Amino acid sequence: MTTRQDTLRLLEQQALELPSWAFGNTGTRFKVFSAPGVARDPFEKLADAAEVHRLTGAAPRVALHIPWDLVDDMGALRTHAESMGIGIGTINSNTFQDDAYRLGSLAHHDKAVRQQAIDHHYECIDVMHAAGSTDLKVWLADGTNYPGQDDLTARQERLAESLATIYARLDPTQRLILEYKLFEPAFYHTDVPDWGTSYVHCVAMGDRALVCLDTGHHAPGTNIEFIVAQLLRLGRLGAFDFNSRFYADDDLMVGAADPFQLFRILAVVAGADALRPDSGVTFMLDQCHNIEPKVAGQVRSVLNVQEMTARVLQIDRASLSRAQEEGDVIGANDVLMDAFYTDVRPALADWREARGLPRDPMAAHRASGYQRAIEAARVGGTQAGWGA
Ligand code: LRH
Ligand code: MN
Repeated sequence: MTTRQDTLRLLEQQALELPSWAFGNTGTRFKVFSAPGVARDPFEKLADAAEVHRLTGAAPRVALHIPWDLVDDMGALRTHAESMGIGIGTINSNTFQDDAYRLGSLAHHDKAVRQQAIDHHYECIDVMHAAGSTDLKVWLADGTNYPGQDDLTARQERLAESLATIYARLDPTQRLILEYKLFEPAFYHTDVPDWGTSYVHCVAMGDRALVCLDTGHHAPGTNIEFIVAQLLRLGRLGAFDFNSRFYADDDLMVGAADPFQLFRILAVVAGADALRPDSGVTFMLDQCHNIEPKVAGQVRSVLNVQEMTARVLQIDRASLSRAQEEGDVIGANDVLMDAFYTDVRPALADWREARGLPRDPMAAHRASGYQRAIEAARVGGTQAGWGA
């Protein structure tokens, strides 16, 4: 099947958001490895992100994490980003690293701890104003490890009250994106474990509260594209955190562990016409390059999403609908698999060249000497990381 050139135009609008923390040291409880040339501050993280956008043309924004990316002058950080042709996107809150949050944050039984967490979100909203961001993303580690440890219903009531308080502080241009996760770091129950719980809290907050779907946050075997279809149908899908996994929240490069899953998810997104930049869905990467070079890892990840989007755009929607209406089970599946097995890479290389981008951004990255240059320049200081 030849690559239909007309569909590639839709790719021009693709605007992924890169996670600033992917450019810092990350790891597991066993080890956080350091590596030569790793960014030491948010300014260097943005420089790395700008290099990914220079090579791919598809990653014009960077999501920040507070306090990891907090600087004295967030306006200066914004100007720095814009001077390199990128912008600051989603602001991620962090109520999972303070001792006060051992038993929870927005759902904690102690009102003072909940207020501390609410105040942190007020600080994030101030950062949004300074950085020109419209999305506040809330992921909560809140949960319990043992049955009986806390009252599950009372925690939901407290969580709803805290979220409503934060939502009320947003201005009309700002959204709250509530991310769910099945487990970890809590191992008995998590207060926002699934899409339904996030959805219920979002509806309770208001129209500008939407669900964030992190592809690594589901039980094995979950049909994620069904959740995507449902949230798009309900108009409550606010963002993706793209990554891939073999087992749990592995945060591997998107499309690396399960390319076909990424294809199926994007097929539902395209089918709902939600690839458009004004669809209200933020396409963010949320990954950790624990052992591989970080800039190259982000370039590869952006290309994985771009290539899979190009394959999804090959789906012959007319033939698919016809086969579905006729109950032609194998015929319908064939249409989808035909697109999945279409090698779009040669056409994509031509398309990039036509837009003044490198035909092969990975090869261009290697040839650029960027990695060697940052390894030589970034000597001394403290490399950025989660500080976990
Ligand atoms: C939690 C999560 C969340 C971020 C963090 C870096 O697992 O997916 O999106 O805050 O990773
Ligand atoms: Mn995430």
